[in-house]
Amino acid sequence: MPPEANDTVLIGPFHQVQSPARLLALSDARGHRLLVEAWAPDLVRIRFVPPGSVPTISWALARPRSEWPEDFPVRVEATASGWRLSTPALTAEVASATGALALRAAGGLEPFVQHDPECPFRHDTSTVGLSLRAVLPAGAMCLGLGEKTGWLDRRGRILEMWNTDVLPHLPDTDPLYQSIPFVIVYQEGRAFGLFLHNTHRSRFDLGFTQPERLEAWVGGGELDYFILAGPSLEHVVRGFTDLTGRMPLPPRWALGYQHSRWGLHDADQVRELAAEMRRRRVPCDVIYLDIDYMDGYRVFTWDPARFPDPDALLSDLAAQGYRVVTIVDPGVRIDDEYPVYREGIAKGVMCRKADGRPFEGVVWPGPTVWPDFLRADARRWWGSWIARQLTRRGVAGIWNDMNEPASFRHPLPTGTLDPDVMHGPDEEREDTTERRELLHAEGHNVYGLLMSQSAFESQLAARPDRRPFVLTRAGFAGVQRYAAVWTGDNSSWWEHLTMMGPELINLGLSGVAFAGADVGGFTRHTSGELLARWTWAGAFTPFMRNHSAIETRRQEVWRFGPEIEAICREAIEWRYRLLPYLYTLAWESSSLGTPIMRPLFWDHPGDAAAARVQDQWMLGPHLVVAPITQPAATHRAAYLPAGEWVHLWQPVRILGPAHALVDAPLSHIPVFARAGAVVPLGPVAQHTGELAADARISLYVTAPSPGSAMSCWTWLYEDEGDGFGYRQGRFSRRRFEARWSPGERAADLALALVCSPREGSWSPPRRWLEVVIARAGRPPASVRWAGDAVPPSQGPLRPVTMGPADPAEAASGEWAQAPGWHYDEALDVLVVRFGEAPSESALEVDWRGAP
Ligand code: MIG
Repeated sequence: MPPEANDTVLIGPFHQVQSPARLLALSDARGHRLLVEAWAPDLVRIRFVPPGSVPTISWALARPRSEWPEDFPVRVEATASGWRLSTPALTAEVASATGALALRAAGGLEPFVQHDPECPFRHDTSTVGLSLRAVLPAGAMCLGLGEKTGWLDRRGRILEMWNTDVLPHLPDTDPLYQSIPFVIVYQEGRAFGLFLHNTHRSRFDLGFTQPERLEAWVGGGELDYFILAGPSLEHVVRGFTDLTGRMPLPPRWALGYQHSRWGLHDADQVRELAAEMRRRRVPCDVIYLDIDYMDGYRVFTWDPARFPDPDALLSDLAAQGYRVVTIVDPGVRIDDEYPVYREGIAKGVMCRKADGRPFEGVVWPGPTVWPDFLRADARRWWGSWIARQLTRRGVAGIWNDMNEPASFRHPLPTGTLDPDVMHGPDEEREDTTERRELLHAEGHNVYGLLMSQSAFESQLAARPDRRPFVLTRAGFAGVQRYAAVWTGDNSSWWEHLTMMGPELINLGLSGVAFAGADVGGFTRHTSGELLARWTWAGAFTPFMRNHSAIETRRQEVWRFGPEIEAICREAIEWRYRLLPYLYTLAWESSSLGTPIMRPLFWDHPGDAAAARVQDQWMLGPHLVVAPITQPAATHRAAYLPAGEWVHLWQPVRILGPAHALVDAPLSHIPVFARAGAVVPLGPVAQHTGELAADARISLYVTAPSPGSAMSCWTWLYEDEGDGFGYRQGRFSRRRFEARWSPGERAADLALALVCSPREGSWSPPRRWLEVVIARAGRPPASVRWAGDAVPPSQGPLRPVTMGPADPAEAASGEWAQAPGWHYDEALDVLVVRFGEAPSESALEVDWRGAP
């Protein structure tokens, strides 16, 4: 097929040009270049470069090309129809006529990526766009693509990458605040990824125009993209986070429950909220201050009348165990009396028009200018204000809003800086060719990313012994290196509770593991029922914050009467019970990029039914969450993949793969645990500060059915919960492997729980370990720890998770007097406590021969 429009430039045929080893460099007669380079055996970078274009500034990438190992062979050779580049994992064939690529796994016959052989690249001069076309196999799903509305599979849509402040979010609203131009094509367990490494406005046509074609378009620069060969989904996500970076280990408090409200008018209202939360025993770690705290919305100020003594407010809240996170907006009020403005102008660090004068717009404070976060000096300057006015005063984290950047001067949803605003140069770019000026059209999508970098680095500099915390609305690929992400201005609609699942799952697959939605909904009025369902669902997402807009109904969990309050409290208490598991998942994500919240098929790649499920997710490897997303529901259908699953709160056991109808009273949403697997849980605390000395752990296991043979392991990662000692080895990591075996009788079962030796030099302040085995149906015949018999305990043992945090008891390490076990028949729970040993040892529980 020839090019379709007159304004499309002819491309090809290509010839090879002199190129360094390992790189296939081609050119055509009109000066288009095509560069194919292997960065790793399973990672290829392809650049289609029109004459005169400039390379992408690699802000998205975690490290420069020079830091990638080259310890693998790459072969480049000519073929009858073009060239072949091969690594141990893949071969890329390039057709000389058009430049079309076909990528195969080493030894594979079928290509997993096939560019449109007739017209792989388009160079469109009328829109200054470049596009890439590839074949989208029938039946494949399109996942990732960052923060988008809609369902899990993005196929059939056109999605745009241009950070935008928009509300409300309708089912097809696009784009939103974040741009992560990364798509995963997934089919029956086989995945590959395509990352468009270009910061301009871009667009993905995912089989909309032609059902079996993927087209990616960029509005400027080069068509620069990486292909991640997979073959598994896990492989692709790991590769993408190797390329763009991983979330740093967050402070543990950032995994606790957080509360926010736009419109808390003054410090007294904040104090009342804080006191009420404690009085009602609703656990909470973080209180947010929205724009209300500022003086006339001037960033880095405190309103002298309404927030007269920020230091006292911060220290009083700290005394009650709260961390405070303050909003920071990038728009700086034009006001000669205002030092932030004066200094920003004097230092020349604000965004400017081509004539050099600062670009002026309008946001909350009125007429504003914006710092140019694309410059290192501007990031540092901004960071000095964060440090002075916020961090050094005791503010625990920075909440970056409006950083698309949003401007009110243009009508929403497109209001931002003018396309000809100038940014840069960023003197911190390692590659000196990247230290250049650029237009807003190119810099727009990374503004929020670099604002977050500023907030992250300034906290680190001001308080080097604490982990920074940043929450951001806008971002680009790689944002996870600096910030957690919330999904912006959702509404208190059931539809948005539904959408939270696919949105957060796809963010996780796009590298952003630490993400959450406004629990309860931001705009519009929530209801008690919606809040209850949302609070439960939110407890099982990576980042949990209740936030709502000014002039909407207040949505603290006690605003809807005692029943809703009790239901929400229990959900939040579960959030705290889950902390050891969540913290371990955060560690796993920080080391491997693994999403905390995963699609059902993550661990079940061959399961076609799991791939169809949009309204459930897995929290880590062992919990299936089936939220209730409709009013008045009392039941829902749930899908459980292969394995045996036990309902956390009901006597229900399901042997997957199966669709099941499950009961869902308002009190709880359905959550299933993998039978036989260890889920590390902890005590309920009012805030994580209470846990500082309380390292009690309850290794919670639901027994598989009698007669089962299976084994399954779990990490437990622990450390001080903040600071960087873990980088020097001050952590504790153990693997708990549960091996279940059947006996002679059908009713028999035996467990060997093997605790791997402790890795890391940190010892948790505890002497005892607790294992809770639920649903075994009867007391065991024998319990042995490290070969010695564990006797039945003198009195009943209450599981750690059933009592409150008890710092005194926990600090003394004396929450058990002697090894022992106790079986509670009413709860059908066996509790075993024994002295924890740092070396490898096994707990053996045997029901064989028991009555
Ligand atoms: O134009 O600071 O998404 O979370 O409460 C609205 C007020 C500005 C938008 C954020 C929202 C925040 C609100 N902000």
